[in-house]
This record gives sequence, C-alpha cells and structure tokens, in this order.
Amino acid sequence: MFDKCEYIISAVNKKQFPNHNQLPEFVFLGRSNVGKSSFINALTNRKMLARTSSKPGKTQTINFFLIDEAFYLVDVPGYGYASRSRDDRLRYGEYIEAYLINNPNLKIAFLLVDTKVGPTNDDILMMNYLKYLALNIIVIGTKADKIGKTMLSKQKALIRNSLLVDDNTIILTSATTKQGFDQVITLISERIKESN
Ligand SMILES: Nc1nc2c(ncn2[C@@H]2O[C@H](COP(=O)(O)OP(=O)(O)OP(=O)(O)O)[C@@H](O)[C@H]2O)c(=O)[nH]1
Ligand SMILES: [Mg+2]
Repeated sequence: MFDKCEYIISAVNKKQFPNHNQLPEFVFLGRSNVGKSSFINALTNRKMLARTSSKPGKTQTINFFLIDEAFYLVDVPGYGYASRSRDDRLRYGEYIEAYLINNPNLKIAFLLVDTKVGPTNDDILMMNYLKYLALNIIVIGTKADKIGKTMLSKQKALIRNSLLVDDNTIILTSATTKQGFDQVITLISERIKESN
C-alpha cells in the first residue's frame, strides 16, 4: 500500500500543472458520478483524499495527488452531466484536452464506466479520443458490488463489445468491497518500474 498521499493542487489551466520533475501520472476519466474520486480514495486507502458526492458534478478542477513522492494520481471532472451549462461543457473539453494532449508523463489513462449501466455514448466518444491520442488505456468497471456474478460477466462482455477493447484491459472493481484493486495496483507499479 501507499504510505504518503498528498493533495497538491486543483488546477484550472496548464500553467498550474505541478509535475515539473516528470514523475509518472495516472488519470481517471469517466462520466460524472461514475466513481472516479471514490476510486482514488479506495486505491489509496484514504476516505477523504478526493472529494466525492452522491450528486454528479462534484469534481470541477483537475486535482493532482502525489503518492509516495513517486507518482501522481489525477482526478478530473466528469463528463455527460446534463444540467451543466454550455460554458461549463466547453471548459470541460478544454481542461481535458490540455491535460491529455502531449503529456509524456501520462502512463495510463483509466476510463471508468459504470459496470451495471455499461458504456454510454459519451464513454464511446471518450474511448475513441483516447485511442486517437494513442494513450495506454485501461477500462475500469466501477460499482461492481451492485450486481451479481452472472450479470458481471455479461456486463464485461458488453463493455468489451461497445468500447472495442481486449478482455485483459478491463478490470471490474468496487470501491466498497475493494474488488479488483490488487490488479490495478499491480498495473500501476509495473508502469512506474518501466519508467524508472
Ligand atoms: N455502491 C457503490 N457506490 C459507489 C462506488 N464508487 C462510488 N460510488 C458512489 O457513487 C457516487 C459518485 O462517486 P464519486 O466518486 O463522487 O464520482 P465521480 O466520478 O468522482 O463524480 P464527479 O466528480 O461528479 O465527476 C457516490 O455516491 C459514491 O459513494 C462503488 O464502488 N460502489
Ligand atoms: Mg469526482
């Protein structure tokens, strides 16, 4: 597990991005309310590192967390939040692009989809964008605790077929039961070792 988890900054533009010493970064993308902030908390075993809410639209900035002074976990606002204003939606696009484009420190883009709901149209668009940027993508199914075993394998197949990804790049997880987190930690550790 991780020893030191520090909140560094809530950035609203590129100038504020903190990673000047080129440490590896891991970002968590997905629609509002899918569980990005909860995922970061579960991964780090901290209850309140990233702020969460039952209402969509909680995370509004790009939040950087420095882990063991070795790598960053990056929490971003969610997309597909219908009641957001047009300006907010445009700003969202700008934030995400500014962060994702030309970022050699970014080692894995984790795309979070709700396991029970399956991929939305916005998820498919985001997946295509991540593929276009040629990023290393891992799909995380969130809230897997909400459905039973039979549904889990059905939903995994649905995710695979909608997002057109290999089975071994999909990990079903639950921030509540911690299902799947060992696998995510292994992946992150491997990528950090590779970049050393
Ligand atoms: N049952 C269950 N609920 C979860 C899980 N992960 C997150 N949630 C709930 O889903 C809601 C949204 O979680 P957040 O982590 O705030 O979602 P987010 O993706 O960061 O949302 P935005 O910041 O609005 O983009 C909260 O009520 C969480 O408690 C999970 O693994 N299982
Ligand atoms: Mg959030």
